[in-house]
Amino acid sequence: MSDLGRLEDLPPQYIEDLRKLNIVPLWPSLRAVLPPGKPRPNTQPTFWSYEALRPHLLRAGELTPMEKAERRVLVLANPGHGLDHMKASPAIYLGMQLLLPGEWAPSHRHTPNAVRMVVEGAGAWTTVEGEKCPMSRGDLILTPTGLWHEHGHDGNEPVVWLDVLDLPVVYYLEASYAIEGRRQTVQPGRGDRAYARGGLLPTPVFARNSKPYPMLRYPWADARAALEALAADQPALPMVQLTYVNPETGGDALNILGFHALMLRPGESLALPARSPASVFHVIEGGADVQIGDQRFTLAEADTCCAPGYTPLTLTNRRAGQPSFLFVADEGPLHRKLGVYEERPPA
Ligand code: GTQ
Repeated sequence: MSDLGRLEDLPPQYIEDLRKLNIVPLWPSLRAVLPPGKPRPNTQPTFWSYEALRPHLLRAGELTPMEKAERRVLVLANPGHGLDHMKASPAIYLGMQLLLPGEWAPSHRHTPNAVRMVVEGAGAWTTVEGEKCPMSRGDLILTPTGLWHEHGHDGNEPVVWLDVLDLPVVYYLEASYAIEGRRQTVQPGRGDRAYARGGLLPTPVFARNSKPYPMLRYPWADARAALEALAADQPALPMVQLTYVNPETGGDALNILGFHALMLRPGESLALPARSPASVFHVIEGGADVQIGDQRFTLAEADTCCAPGYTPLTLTNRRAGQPSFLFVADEGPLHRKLGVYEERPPA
C-alpha cells in the first residue's frame, strides 16, 4: 500500500483557504479512516475488579444521597476512549449501580436501551412499564427504549447491579434524551411467568401479548438450569451458551446490544474466533481467565472485562471440578443490522 501525501506536504495557505470554506482534503486522513485489513480500535482490553470497586460504590452511598444522584452509578470506562466519554466500547456503556435499603430511583424513560445484571443483595425491584420485576443475583432485567422504569428497595442490605446500555451509540447518533415521570402504578402480568417455558407461548387468540418486549425479567435460576440441561444433552457442543431472546419473535432481546449466558464446563478452555463486535464478560458464578489478543485477565466472581472487536478471545474456566457462569454482552445485533458483522476464524 503506497504512502499518501501528508497534510504537511500542502501549502499552509491552501489548507487554510479550504478550512474557511469548511472543506478538508481526504488523502492525508484516508488511511486513518480506512486502515488496511482491520480496524484500529480505540477500545482497549480493560478489566474492572469488583472487590476494588465495591468500597468506592458504598462510599458513593455515603457521599451522595439519592436525591442528588437520581441514579447512583460508578461508570466502568475504557481508557482507550477517554474516561470522561463513559464508554466500555463504541456502543456499550457499563455502570455499577448502588441502591440502599428504602431508597428509590425515580421513574424515567429514555431512548437508550438498558439491561441490569444483578450482582449482589436482595430485596430490590425495578418496575418497567408497570411490571414490577424482583431483582436477585444473576437476574437479567430489560428496560427497553422508551419504557418507563424506576428502581426501589424493600430489603435490608445494599443492592448492586451492572447496568449495560447502548448509550454511547445512541448519544453518537444525537438521539439520546430522557423524560422524567411519576411513580408508576404496578399492573398485573409478569412476562417471566407467561413465558416461563421455552417452546410454550401464550396462545395468540386469548393471550397474544401485544407488547413489543413481552419478557422483561430473565431469572438466573432459569438461565442456569437451561445451561446445565444443554450441557448434559449435548456433551460435544463446542460452546455452552444461550442467547437472551424475545420469546414472541425469537430475535434478539433488544435491538442494539446482544446478551448471552455462557457456561464454561469444568476445566474448559474455549477459543473464540475474532468477531467484529466488541464484547463484555462478567462472572456470575465461579471464575475465568479471559485472554484478549495478547492480554490476559483473571476474573473472579462479579468481575467484568471488555474486549475490542476483531480480536481472538480465549475463555478458560478457573475451576477444574465445577462449571463457571458468565454473562456476555456484545454489539452483535447492531453489527448484523448494519451489515458489518464479521467472524474471522483463529489463524
Ligand atoms: O437505571 O435508569 O447506569 O438511566 C445510566 C442511566 C442507569 C437507570 C445508568 C440510567 C440508568
